[in-house]
Amino acid sequence: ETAGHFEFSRTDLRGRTLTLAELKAAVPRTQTSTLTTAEAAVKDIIADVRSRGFVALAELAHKFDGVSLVHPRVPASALAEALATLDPSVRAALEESIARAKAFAAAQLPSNVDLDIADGAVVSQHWIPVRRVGLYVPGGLAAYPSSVIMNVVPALAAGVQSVALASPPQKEFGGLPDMTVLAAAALLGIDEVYAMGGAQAIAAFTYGVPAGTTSSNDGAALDPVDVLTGPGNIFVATAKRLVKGVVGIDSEAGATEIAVLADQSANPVFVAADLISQAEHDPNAASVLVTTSEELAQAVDAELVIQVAATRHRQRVETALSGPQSGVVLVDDIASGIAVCNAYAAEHLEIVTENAEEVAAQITSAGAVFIGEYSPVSLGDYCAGSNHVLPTSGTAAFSSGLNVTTFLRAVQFIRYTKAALAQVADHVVTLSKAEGLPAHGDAVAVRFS
Ligand code: HSO
Ligand code: ZN
Repeated sequence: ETAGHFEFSRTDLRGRTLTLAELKAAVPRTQTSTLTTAEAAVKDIIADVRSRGFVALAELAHKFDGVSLVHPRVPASALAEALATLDPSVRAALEESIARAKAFAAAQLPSNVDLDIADGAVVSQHWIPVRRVGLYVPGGLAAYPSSVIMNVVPALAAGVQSVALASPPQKEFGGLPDMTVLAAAALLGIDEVYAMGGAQAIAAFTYGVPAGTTSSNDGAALDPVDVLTGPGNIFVATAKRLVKGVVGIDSEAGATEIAVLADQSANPVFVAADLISQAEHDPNAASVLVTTSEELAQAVDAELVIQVAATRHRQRVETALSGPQSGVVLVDDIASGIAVCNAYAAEHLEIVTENAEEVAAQITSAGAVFIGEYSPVSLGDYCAGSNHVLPTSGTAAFSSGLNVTTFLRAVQFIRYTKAALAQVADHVVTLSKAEGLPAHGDAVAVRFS
C-alpha cells in the first residue's frame, strides 16, 4: 500500500446551541449516495440468488472472490484439518476469547416468568430459541475468526439447534474460507460451513437454496434460516436491511465506527491508536473524536500523523480518516459532548474523561461503551467477553448488539380455570361491545350459559 495524505476534518460546535435534528446533521457521517449505490447492486444480487440458486452463487464467487466453486459447502475434512494445523498460540487466544464470551452469554440468559395473576390464573413468558440461524463472518480485507466466536457463542448459549456459518471463499485457500475461520468454527463444534460472502450469502441464508439441478451443482440443498447475524461491509449490511422481515437480523452491523469522547485528561497517543485501530478495517470505517479540549485535538492530530505513517494498512486508514464519516468534533463542555455522542449513536464509544463512570451513565445511544483508558475497543473486538457485532450508522438508537436474546423469542402462555375466567368474563364482554366486536364477548359468555 502506498503512502498518501490524509485530512482529519474538524467540526466546531463550540458556542452553538443545536437541536437534536441539527446535531444529527452536524456529526460526521457516510454520505447517503454511497448507501444508495450499494442498495441497487445488492437488490440485483439477491434476486439472482433467489432465481438461480447455486448457479448464481458459483458465478458470483467467481466474479467477486475469483474462485471456481461447484458447491459452497465446506467439507468436514477441511474443518478438521484447519483445526489440526492451527497455530497453538492462536488456539490459546481463541480459547480465552471463547471462555469469556461463553461466561458472559450464559449470564445474559433471561429468566422465564410464571405469574399467578389471580386465583386459578397463570400467565407465563418463556424464552424459546429460534430453530435455525445463519451466521456471517466477513473476510474481504481481513480474516475474522473472532467474529466466528461472537456469532456462535451466543447462538449456542441461547439453545439454537441448527447453526450454519458463511464466510467468503479465499483464492489462496483454494476457494475455502480463511483457515483460521474454519479452525474457530471447528473449535466451537460447528460443522455446517459455507464458502460464500457478501450479499449473496445473505440471500442464500434468507431464502434457502434448493438442491442443485444441473450436473455442475448436484450438492445438497441449503435450508433457509430464521435469524441471520454478523458484521459485514456496506454490501452485507445493506443486504441484511433488505431481507429483514423475511428473516430476523441482529442489527445493521456495517463498516465499523469508533467515537472517542475525551477531555484534556486523555492520552493523545492512546486516542490516536484507537482511532487508527478501527480505521484499519475498511476505507469506509468511521473514526470520530468528540472533545472539549483544543489542545487534545491538536495533540491527536499530531499523533495521527506519526502513527498513520507507521501502520500496515496506511492507505486504507488514510482513506477512512479523510472521509466525511471521520473527524474531530469540538464541543464547549462534557454535557455537550454527551449530547453529540447520543445523537451520533456510535457502534463503539470510548469514554476517556475525568469521572468516566459518571459520563458513561449519561450515554443513552451506543452499541457498546468502553469506559476508561484501559478499556480500548480492540479489547472488545477480541477478548473482553462482550460482543463485537454491534449496530452501526446510527442504528444503535433503536437496536442492540448481538447477545443471547437475538436468538430467542419471548412466548407467552395463558392458563385460566373456569372460576378464574368467570371473574373477568363481564369485563371481556364489556370491552368487546365497546370495540364493536360482540363475537369476542360471546366466545366467553357461551362458556357460562
Ligand atoms: N471492530 C470490529 C470487530 C473486529 N475487529 C473483529 C477486529 N476483528 C467490529 O466491531
Ligand atoms: Zn475491530
